[in-house]
Amino acid sequence: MPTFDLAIRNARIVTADRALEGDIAIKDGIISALGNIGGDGAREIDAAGKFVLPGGVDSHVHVEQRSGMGIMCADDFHSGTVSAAFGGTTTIIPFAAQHRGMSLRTVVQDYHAAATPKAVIDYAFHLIVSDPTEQVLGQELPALIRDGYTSFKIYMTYEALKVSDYQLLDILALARREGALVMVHAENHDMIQWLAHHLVEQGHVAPRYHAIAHARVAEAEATNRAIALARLVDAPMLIVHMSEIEAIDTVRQARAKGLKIFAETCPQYIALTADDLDKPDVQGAMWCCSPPPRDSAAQEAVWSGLKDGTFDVFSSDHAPYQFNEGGKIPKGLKTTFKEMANGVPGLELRLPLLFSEGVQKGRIDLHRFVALAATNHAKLYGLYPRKGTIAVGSDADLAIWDPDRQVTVRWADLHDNVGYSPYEGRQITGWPTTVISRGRVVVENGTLNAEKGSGQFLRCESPDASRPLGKPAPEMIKMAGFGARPLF
Ligand code: DUC
Ligand code: ZN
Ligand code: ZN
Repeated sequence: MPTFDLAIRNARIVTADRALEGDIAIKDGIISALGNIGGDGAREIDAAGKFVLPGGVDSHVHVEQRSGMGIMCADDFHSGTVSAAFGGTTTIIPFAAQHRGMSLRTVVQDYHAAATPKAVIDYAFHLIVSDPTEQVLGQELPALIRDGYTSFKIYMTYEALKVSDYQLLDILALARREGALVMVHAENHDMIQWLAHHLVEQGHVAPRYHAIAHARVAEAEATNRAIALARLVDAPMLIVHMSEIEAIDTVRQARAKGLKIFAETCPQYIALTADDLDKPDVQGAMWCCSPPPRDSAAQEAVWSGLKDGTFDVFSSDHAPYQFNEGGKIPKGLKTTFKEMANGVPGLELRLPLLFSEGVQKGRIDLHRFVALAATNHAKLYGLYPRKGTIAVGSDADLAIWDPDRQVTVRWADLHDNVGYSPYEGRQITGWPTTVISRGRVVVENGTLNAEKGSGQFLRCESPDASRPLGKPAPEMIKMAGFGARPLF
């Protein structure tokens, strides 16, 4: 009788904070021993010459979600999780998105109904809150946080989704009180609307004008404002999908002041620029996302933030839409940049791009890669140490990376349902060749070996990150001092 279900031998094991050479033993989906393990496995894998890293955790993905404009994502929970697995990711955190008028509880039930029969890797959910009614703030959100949905995204832009600063303060105060983390899409709505209105009025409707309407200063201003709101009520906050030099610097300064501000960036901000949107007719829509990719100076600022720890997480912001009238271009060739579906795919290429551009080009080391790819996501969202690391007792979620594998990106070789890749033709060095989810070898030799519905739902704990500093702004302390009803 073998001692273990699976033994991985001769591994160069790298986590966010250590490296060791040896073996990994897995039993019942859990890592049961590390190092010199002896015994034998029912299945043995020789990882000589490869790195064994924690399976990626992608904490920003849109799957089977309807956009604010009512357009359905191209990936469901099957194609989305399969694509993730082929890219070395073993946990995703998509959004259960509330549109106005919806009960959050019903929204969550609907997303479970979609995910349960289809997911092939594990998943948790963030919420999107677009309608913070008394019922949502008073009952639904506190109950959902206790049930394991401990993070939610809010939008400062998009007519159908945005919340006011007042509503954001309500949400931040609630998150502080209940132990949740608020994720913010920070762009100044009126700046974008004003620019877009004047561009369209003058006939400038092509995709490239999307990058002009979503001005850099709109991201910088909203980031600054969001941080100020978080500061007022002493609530931690994470700014998602950051692209822009001044905004990144604002986060850096906030952290230098000791504020609990966390930050995320994505592949499109290291690998694309606004020039990619400048294509004939409406083809540039395939590179359109918000905030838009900027320029090489902004890419450098993103790399600085990835290196120096200003960014905690590198997520895909996988927002997949096909290039057709049901997706990117609802009005065909007549679609203006204001009407295009917003978002790019990235689930499968997130980690290969970071490995190739980051580790292979000497911009970040492997420990930082692991932190940005997996560990920090699990820590920030209350899944650590079950996910995001290689340790005895953790889930056996692993990716075996061949650091020398050369891949030329072709959408036809990917596993999403988008129909194109914004990174078509790119050369990538380093690829996750074997991917293991809870001890199951789900990807090997380019083949999937996972049943639909075999992924499990993960309840998130209250993240450590959600603990306030305990230093509310002086005005809040004064309010308490003259007997105002406590807000926290
Ligand atoms: N925000 C996202 O998080 N994803 C896609 C588009 C957007 O605006
Ligand atoms: Zn967003
Ligand atoms: Zn997103």
